Amino acid sequence: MKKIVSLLMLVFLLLLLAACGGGSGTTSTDNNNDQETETDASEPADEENESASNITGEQQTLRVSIGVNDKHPQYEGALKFKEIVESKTDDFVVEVYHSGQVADDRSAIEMLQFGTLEITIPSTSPLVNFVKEYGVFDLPFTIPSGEVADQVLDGPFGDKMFDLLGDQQLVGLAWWENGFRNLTNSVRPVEKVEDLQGLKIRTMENEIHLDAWRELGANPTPMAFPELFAAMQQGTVDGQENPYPTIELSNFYEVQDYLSSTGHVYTPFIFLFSKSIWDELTADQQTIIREAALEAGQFNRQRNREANESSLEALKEHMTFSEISPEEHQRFQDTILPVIEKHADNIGKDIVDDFLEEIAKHQ
Ligand code: TK8
Repeated sequence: MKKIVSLLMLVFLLLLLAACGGGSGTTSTDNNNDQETETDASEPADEENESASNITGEQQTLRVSIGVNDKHPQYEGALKFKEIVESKTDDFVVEVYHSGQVADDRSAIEMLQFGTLEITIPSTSPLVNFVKEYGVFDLPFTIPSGEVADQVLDGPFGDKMFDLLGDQQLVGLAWWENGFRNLTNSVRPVEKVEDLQGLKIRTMENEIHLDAWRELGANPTPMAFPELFAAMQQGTVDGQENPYPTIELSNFYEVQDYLSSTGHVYTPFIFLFSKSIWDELTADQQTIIREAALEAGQFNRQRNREANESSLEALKEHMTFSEISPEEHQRFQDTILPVIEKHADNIGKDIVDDFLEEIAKHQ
């Protein structure tokens, strides 16, 4: 009798758990966001995309989610990817969703893990929340130029970083360029470390960035990119940091008065594919997609470098521009040194050494 009662209890408990959704298996704290963004992705988000379901007749839809808008060189690169893939095969229809319509960088990565989105091309920085080794790219003042970045990323080091993604249900196909990040704010010109005192700076969701700005005396807060414009407009934050094209093409100058050439870190974009979906493709299909991601990435880098110069010129017309002197750059670097030392262990000494050696080799 006792046995039957406890069996009934067990069945009852299981039913109760199922009803409460306790078996969903997700441990993420921003569960609600995930659910929201997943629903969004199943709805048409752009008139240019004729269908948002995964299979269109015989064709499979590859959805690409990016956070920046349709004026950005990243969007141009994504359209190039679409053009190349669709010219080489009838197997796929590529749909590009910009401005975080489907998801911000971090949520899009989660959707790839769940197999509810095929492609996203985020900054590497939010990836540290999934693969800590990616923090290597967030160490300030390491990569000196876009050209050196290309050599390091397109070589064995970049491949080794791709290898770390499999455990997280992700496949890395190509390195694109976000670029060198520069500070903007609405309070005062920033020319030296002391000018940062107390400024509320939005950062990406990344502990190294947060620690670095704290060390410099600012008051940083993490936030997803699609929320940033409104946060600056409403004064929730005083400033942010991004490459010149993003600052210009996202119209940040409308809500920010001061621009400083801090150039404190180079952020790659990484072309990510959902591993569960990737594993279902044929080898030929995989080759087409990989080659298209690489070729479109070359195009993206070139367009981004052109835009970097023209955007700076345009921004100077709207904002007060402070050129950071080499001496002051050195002071920024010296101030941040403890942060680098603190995080190097967590990232992995080998990865950090390997990264710095690769950079030195190509300099
Ligand atoms: C766009 C982001 C953005 C990044 C940021 O999705 O969040 O500041 O630089 O450009 O990847």
